[in-house]
Amino acid sequence: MSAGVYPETGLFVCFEGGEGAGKSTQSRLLRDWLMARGETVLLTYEPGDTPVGKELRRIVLDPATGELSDRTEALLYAADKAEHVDHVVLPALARGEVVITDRYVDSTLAYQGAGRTLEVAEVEAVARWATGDLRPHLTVVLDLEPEAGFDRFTERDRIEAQSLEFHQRVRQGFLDLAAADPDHYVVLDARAPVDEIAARVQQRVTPLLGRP
Ligand code: Z5A
Repeated sequence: MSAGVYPETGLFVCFEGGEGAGKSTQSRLLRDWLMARGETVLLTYEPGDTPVGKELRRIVLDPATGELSDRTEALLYAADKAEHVDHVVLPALARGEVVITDRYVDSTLAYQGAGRTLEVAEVEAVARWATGDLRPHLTVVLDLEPEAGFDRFTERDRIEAQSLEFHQRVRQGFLDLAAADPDHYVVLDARAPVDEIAARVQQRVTPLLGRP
């Protein structure tokens, strides 16, 4: 696998973690903080932030979809990523904006790879192809034990309804990805107060602003 393509214009930041870890909360707080500093920010998410992606999101998350082949699931998520990168992420980066995405490639490595126990290298090859190997300058992993994440919600979609063991593998999947590339990751304890986590994220993002 190549070392990846890091955008030369704009700043690409990603939030990852298990369900209920606070990705949406923290990505919104980062957006607001950056905008207050005068940055132009695009906040986006996977799956589903394109017209075709919305359809794909419905299929992969609706419990009414029922059983899917694990490979079908991986390919549907990869198709969402291709749409997302080509039509949302790359155009904003080309305009020099800060792009914040709530989930990206690591989610498929953790959920379809570690979680579904597909071969991670194979899932990665598909996801990297789908995204043109575009990588975030920084990925924030919000780490939370799955039981605590479940407690933050009552309803369960197709993925959330998987076993505790599945979600434990997912959690470990994210931690392994972060450990392998500390320059591009920060792992934060998602049990900390919201403001404290936001301050740690800002600290890590500050040096990335105004990169040459
Ligand atoms: N998936 C996949 O399998 N493969 C892929 O490639 C991709 C995704 C991209 C998308 O679900 C599902 O697709 C996801 C992975 C899979 N499934 N699972 N499981 P989604 O988009 O519907 O939802 P999500 O990404 O899992 O996010 P979430 O579960 O909605 O939660 P969150 O964004 O991490 O958390 P939040 O909404 O910011 O906060 C949740 C609650 O906790 C809320 O009440 C907050 O007020 C509270 N909260 C937040 N922070 C804190 C702290 N620090 N302390 C206490 N309470 C807090």
